[in-house]
Amino acid sequence: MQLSEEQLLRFRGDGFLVFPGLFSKAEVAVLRAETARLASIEADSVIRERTGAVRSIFRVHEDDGATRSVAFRALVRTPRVLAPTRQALGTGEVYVYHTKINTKPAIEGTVWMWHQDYGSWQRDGCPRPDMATFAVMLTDSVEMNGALYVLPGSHSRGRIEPYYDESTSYKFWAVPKQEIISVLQQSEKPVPIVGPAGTAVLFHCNLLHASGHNLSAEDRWHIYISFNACANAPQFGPTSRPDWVVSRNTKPLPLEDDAGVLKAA
Ligand SMILES: O=C(O)CCC(=O)C(=O)O
Repeated sequence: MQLSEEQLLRFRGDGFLVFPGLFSKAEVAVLRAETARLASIEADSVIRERTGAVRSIFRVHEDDGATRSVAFRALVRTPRVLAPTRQALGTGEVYVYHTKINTKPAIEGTVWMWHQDYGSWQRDGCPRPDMATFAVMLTDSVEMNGALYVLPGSHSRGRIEPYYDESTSYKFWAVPKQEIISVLQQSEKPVPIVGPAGTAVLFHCNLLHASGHNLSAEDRWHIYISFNACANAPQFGPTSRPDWVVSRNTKPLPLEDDAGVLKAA
């Protein structure tokens, strides 16, 4: 799949692009069965809510490790995911920085505070914001089940110095309260990324985004595939975060079979 010139301009202006129904029901069924299997694994790369329910499953795209998955490995290599990401990042040489399935469980699934992904990734040592995330919804996404919200155009502000938020079971770098209030007051309305399972969104690493509690009776499952330009890989050292969140595999990712997910069933 190639982005049109108009889509590329929109990505540059808004910082995100939505692809309704990008993956079929059959593909979503394969990825959902895999998510259910992965959620039963105990490993460092499986993060739980304080209640014990699974919040996130990292590193599902490699062919080794506790949370490896043939289907998710295929997903990150499909032309539908990889080709637009290469175009958005302006290079044919990109690799997966990390993958993460956020399983936001019914009633228990909690907030992701407003943040920019590059808030963390610059601290990991990535020199430039040449990074983007391709997210695919594996369940229908509605506002009530804790949809992802993005703030259009906010990537143009550049990186905002974050604080370390410890309010959830996955501690990370978020935008300070006074700063985000002021940005929200000056901006157009945040956009919820809603739609049927199989819908996808590609967004820039400086785009402000967040999501709320899952107040519904069903789990909300999304996979986030974060990409980096190979030329932008960080230097690794003793203080680098673990491989499941900052991948050590920085080789350019090849385009593979667009039917790879179905073949993994
Ligand atoms: O799953 C969500 O609702 C948001 C996740 C997110 O923003 C992130 O993982 O960076």
